[in-house]
Amino acid sequence: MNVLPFRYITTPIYYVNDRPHLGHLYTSVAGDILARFYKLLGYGVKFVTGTDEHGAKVDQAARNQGVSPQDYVNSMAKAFQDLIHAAHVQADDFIRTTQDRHHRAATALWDRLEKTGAIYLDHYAGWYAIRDEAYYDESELTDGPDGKMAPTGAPVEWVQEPCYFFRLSQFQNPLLDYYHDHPEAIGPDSRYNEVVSFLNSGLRDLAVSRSKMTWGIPIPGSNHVMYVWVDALTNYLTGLGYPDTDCPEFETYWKESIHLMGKDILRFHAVYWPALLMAAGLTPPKRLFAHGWWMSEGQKMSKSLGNVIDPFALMDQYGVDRVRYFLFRHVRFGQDGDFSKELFQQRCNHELADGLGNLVHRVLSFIQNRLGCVMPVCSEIAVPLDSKYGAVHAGAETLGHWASEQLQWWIQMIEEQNIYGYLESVYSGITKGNAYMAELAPWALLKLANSGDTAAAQAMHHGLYALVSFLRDLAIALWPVIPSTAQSMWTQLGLQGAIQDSAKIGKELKNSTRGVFSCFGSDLPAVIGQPSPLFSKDV
Ligand code: ME8
Repeated sequence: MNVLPFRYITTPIYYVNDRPHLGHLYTSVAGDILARFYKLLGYGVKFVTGTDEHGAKVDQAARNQGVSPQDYVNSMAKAFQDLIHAAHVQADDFIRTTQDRHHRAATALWDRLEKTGAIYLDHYAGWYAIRDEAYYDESELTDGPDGKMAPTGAPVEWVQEPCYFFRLSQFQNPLLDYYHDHPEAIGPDSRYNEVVSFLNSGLRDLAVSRSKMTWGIPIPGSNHVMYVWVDALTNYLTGLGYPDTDCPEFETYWKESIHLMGKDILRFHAVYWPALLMAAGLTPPKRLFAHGWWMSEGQKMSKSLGNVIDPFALMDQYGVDRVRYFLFRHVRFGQDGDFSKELFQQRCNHELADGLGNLVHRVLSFIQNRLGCVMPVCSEIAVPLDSKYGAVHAGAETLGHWASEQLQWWIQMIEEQNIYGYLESVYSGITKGNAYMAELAPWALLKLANSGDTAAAQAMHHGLYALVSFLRDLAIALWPVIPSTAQSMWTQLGLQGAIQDSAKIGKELKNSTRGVFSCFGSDLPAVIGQPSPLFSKDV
């Protein structure tokens, strides 16, 4: 039996000290797009997200509200789960670091690190930024208006406490060797270089516990709690049932792990996390991908400027799919972007309403109004290019095979987390479809057919059949990014059920032949469904 591959996709787990923002939506949708694509291919997929509920920052937020940290995180985690649902993100699991299963995983990892001698007790005296939940060296700080400041602009405080340390310094060479042998482990490439040069500058042992705090995972036999980043990073193991690593599932998925994150937290993932894993005898994640940051109308988003984009309000105003599409079509995944309402509206109106919506409507309303909803018939025909309708037939063949021709490229794009490249290809299909509909001009062919031109009738049927087949494949290709719109296309085409149950690209790929259009299965129905505009109005 041919065993299909597996993928373990994760987002960072989000701090619950505040409401979800656009950055949270961004990584969650990115993970969802990758997971949905792999699910279409028939791969075994686990896509996991969650919330980071311990640490000084969350503790402080609870205090400010005058509630216990546990009550506070319970209410805030819900907002993050609501965001996932609102954005149509199909996560396979949602990890909360206050769950028992996570305590068990984090404690087991800690035990393992202690046993291997990777952790020792000492004393920390230095700077800590609660906003970043990060330790900083004096040399990294600058003077800000309100005192010393971390490179991120976060205020820092002096911390002096007994503390456990992790022997990070011993991992400089192992990590450099690892990245030398696995240049594909970090994307985009520029981030790889950044990590390697950070490693080359040397590593110091890392403080990994807090003794003046209680809101965290207790370290057995001490009055310390785990440093929130050690706690949080372990969630990626919790998602696979750690410490039960002897089940085949753990092995299978961990080998295929892809961690997505914003560029600001790459260092935690590319330096601390693989070192902790190596020390515990586990392999580093297969791939880390750091995306860029969104600004709002040319400025950094900040509460004081009042320009923070609320992801719920955005989706309410414009619809989920427009937002999902724009975030990944406007900016190459990995680069910084600027969210401008004007560009958002322009792109959505031009590409979704005028490009995609019109194409689907033109094809389907022609079949509805002129052919009584009956699907055009198409038998295998070989019409010489130089015959009367040769170009129409050749165009139909090209369009009908477009998706199967693109498939390998799409797989490559998704394997590289190049969602932008994927959408670029899909959008070029929409343009081709519109151009072909104009070239086919079925209304003119129908007129000729009605006056007895059988060759015109055959050309019209072939062309329309190719267009419908193409739209079916387009719906499948769009499903990972704009799932509701894709499902609506599917239903309007007269296809039954849910796309994810009917379309198995991987399975069909094996059986695909050049003789039929599309490699994606699902025969075209005998009659199309009821056409209705995909995008009700311009925004
Ligand atoms: O860092 N544009 O959580 P977090 C794009 N709990 N992404 C943005 C952004 C913006 N303007 N602002 C923030 C944490 N982000 C930890 C993670 S994982 C083991 C622990 C991104 O809620 C940011 O880059 O502060 C990060 O990837 C994510 O939001 C979550 O940030």
